[in-house]
Amino acid sequence: MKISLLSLITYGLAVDAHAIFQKLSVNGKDNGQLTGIRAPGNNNPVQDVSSSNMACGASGTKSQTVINVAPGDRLGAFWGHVIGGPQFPNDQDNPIAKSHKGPVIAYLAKVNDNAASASSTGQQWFKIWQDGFETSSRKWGVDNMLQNNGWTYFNLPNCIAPGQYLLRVEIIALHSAKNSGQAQFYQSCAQINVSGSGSYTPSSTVSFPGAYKSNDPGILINIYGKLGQPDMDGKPYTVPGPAPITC
Ligand SMILES: [Cu+2]
Repeated sequence: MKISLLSLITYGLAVDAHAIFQKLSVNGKDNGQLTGIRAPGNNNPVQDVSSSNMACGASGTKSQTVINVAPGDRLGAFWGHVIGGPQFPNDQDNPIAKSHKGPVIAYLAKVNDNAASASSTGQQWFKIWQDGFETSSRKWGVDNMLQNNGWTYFNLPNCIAPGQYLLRVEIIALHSAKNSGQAQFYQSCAQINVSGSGSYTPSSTVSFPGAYKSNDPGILINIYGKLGQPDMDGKPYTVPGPAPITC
């Protein structure tokens, strides 16, 4: 079959302009590619909110490493178009296609055993951070990630109790989300060991899958305003899932 370069390019832009959360930094120290991360084997999104892949992405890479962190540490989640970052030189869709507007969200789940071997599913998650949509600047969490060259930064809350956790970091790309089942969920999980003497126990948790419904207002949504820009016409956006914990 003959495939033109143009169709390859078009295909690449339209279909494959995805992203993967693939490394974690702690207070500015980059732990390296896929170290302590369970990432999907390719950059395709999950679109079925009832899929077990909603927890940590489709099963892909594994790591035996558990990354040590302390409450209050500044964590960085690094996103790339493919594992390693750009798919080819001058990849305009690295770290993610600019069309892929949406929130960036972080959850934790305490695990009973080693975070490197704990199951991705069956965990009890609570949200620790989110960057949704700012009405005044009309900027999405993804815009801030792009501005930071693929990094999303947030602090590990001060109250988090010591122990092993999975840290789930997610982008929800909303460019096609006006049709049911077309929001794109990108997530991987980092395996972390929290030190210190925090004592936080969540009063409520959510499951993945389970936390989201396909018709949640932040999932089935047209983000384009009257001028065709992905700016909500300046109206607020409701990030899916529970509110982030406060402590
Ligand atoms: Cu995509």
